[in-house]
Amino acid sequence: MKAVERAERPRSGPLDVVVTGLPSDAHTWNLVFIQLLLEDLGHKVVNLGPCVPQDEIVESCCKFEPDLLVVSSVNGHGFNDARPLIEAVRSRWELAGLPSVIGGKLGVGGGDEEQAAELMRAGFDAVFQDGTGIAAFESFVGSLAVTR
Ligand code: B12
Repeated sequence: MKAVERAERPRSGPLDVVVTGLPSDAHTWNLVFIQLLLEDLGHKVVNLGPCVPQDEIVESCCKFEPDLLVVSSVNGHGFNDARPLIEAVRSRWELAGLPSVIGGKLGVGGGDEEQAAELMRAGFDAVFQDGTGIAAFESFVGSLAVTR
């Protein structure tokens, strides 16, 4: 990548971010991709990896006190795994205000708008489905770094 291309990317202050896969999801390179993207934007990442039990995700958020939780879904069970996860996150008073997003493929065949809307109702702050591009995610992260 040329230096001039790197310089044009939006830069913001460092956030502490927890990145995680969902309990049933074995896919890993999606998590590596998100970690590298966030680190390239200047943020600090704890990557919990794939197949993380729900309780471990919640406890890790309590332990690391991140500025942002990023959930990545690929295997087609994202919607089913993510709804109880975000309900468990929001049930903890320490995490009630933790900015939390999910992205990737929410369901079999990708996912749909209704699933995204339901995940927002359940407590996610943003849903970035495949096909919407990574710019919206970068913009969300950038605005968080400015306003926190
Ligand atoms: C490698 C792979 C595997 C490997 C994973 C190995 C590993 N250690 O990672 C193995 C063989 C284990 C595997 C297993 C399965 N897989 Co698989 N796998 C793939 C494959 C070929 C590549 C995935 C990959 O690494 N991509 C590279 C990463 C960087 O890209 P990505 O995962 O697409 O993530 C991008 C986006 O989704 C997005 N994104 C992801 N998360 C987030 C989060 C945020 C916040 C944002 C903004 C964006 C974002 O950004 C990423 C970069 O662009 C894809 C097909 C394909 N060509 O994509 C299928 C695929 C993901 N697998 C699929 C399936 C169905 C399975 C299995 C269920 C198959 C089975 N019947 O056993 C199992 C599930 C196992 C489990 N428990 O999860 C389906 C998912 C279908 C769906 N969701 O609709 C796919 C799409 C294949 C297909 N076309 O059917 N798989």
